[in-house]
Amino acid sequence: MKPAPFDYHAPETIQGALELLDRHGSDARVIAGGQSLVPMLALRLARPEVLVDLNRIPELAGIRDCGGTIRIGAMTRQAHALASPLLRDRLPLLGYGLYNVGHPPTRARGTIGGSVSHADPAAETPAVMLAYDARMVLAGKSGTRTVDVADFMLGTFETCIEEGEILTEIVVDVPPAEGTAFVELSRRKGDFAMASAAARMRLNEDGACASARLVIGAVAPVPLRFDAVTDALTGQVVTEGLLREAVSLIDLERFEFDNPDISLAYRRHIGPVLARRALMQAFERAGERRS
Ligand SMILES: Cc1cc2nc3c(=O)[nH]c(=O)nc-3n(C[C@@H](O)[C@H](O)[C@H](O)COP(=O)(O)OP(=O)(O)OC[C@H]3O[C@@H](n4cnc5c(N)ncnc54)[C@H](O)[C@@H]3O)c2cc1C
Repeated sequence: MKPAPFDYHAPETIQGALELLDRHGSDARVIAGGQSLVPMLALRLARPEVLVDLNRIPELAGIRDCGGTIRIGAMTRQAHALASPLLRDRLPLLGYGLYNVGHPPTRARGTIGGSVSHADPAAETPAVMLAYDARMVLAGKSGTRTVDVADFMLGTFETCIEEGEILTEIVVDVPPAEGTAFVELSRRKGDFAMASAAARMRLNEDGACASARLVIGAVAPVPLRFDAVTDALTGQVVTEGLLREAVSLIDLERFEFDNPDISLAYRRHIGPVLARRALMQAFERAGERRS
């Protein structure tokens, strides 16, 4: 199928993009890597009258090391982020997650900002950003605002981006040395996750868990953080048995999630299994980083 006709604009500045969005209101849609939007246009699931292409705006792309924080431009390609030595060293969980996003050709075009803005419940990048407590910078006609990732993601394909706004960058605080892991189950490599788990863990001097973070994706409309699980680990020496006990606190029953392909019961079953594996890997990697 072919997309419905649309006007196309490729501004070269953020200001230019915002003016176009302001002029065209709800008729306009931005396009980033096009890896989700182009198929939606072709299937006519999206029918914007105006497309505002962000690809010619250099200030939207790139990764900046700002000391205690790293700022990732929304138009940074997934492949670029995956290859970045800075991110590999300082925010390795992002690379572990991105490795599971689609395939090399989709990652060559797909952007970090497009992935979080698209807000697919099974997408890896939003789960990683939640695990890092990232902040989203949104630009609009009347200025910029910064939103915590937990408030940014509202539901399936739904974020707090308002009409006329674009996501310009993502800000992540660089954590102290820790172990991280991203584990997912999908039918084939590159397919969307049936369920996924992102984990971070820091150890104290005597090898016990000093702090941890756990996010499970693809089991609810938005990725979910499980602080009760990580609270149960904090201060403890991590063992297989302790992890089993901790993940038994995960209750996925109260989250509804429609997906005709994979039953919710199965997702609810594998979510805690993946969580345990991710936490164990994060623990082992935390130990390697200390030695
Ligand atoms: C074969 C295939 C397999 C895939 N597998 C996976 C997978 O396993 N996991 C996964 O997470 N994704 C997967 N994807 C989708 C991923 O490749 C996309 O890159 C991602 O979902 C969207 O990023 P994009 O830059 O391509 O955005 P686009 O497709 O250009 O845009 C997506 C949406 O976000 C909006 N948007 C984009 N950028 C901004 C911005 N800066 N500000 C405001 N709104 C914005 C657009 O208006 C649109 O609504 C797959 C895609 C394909 C084709």
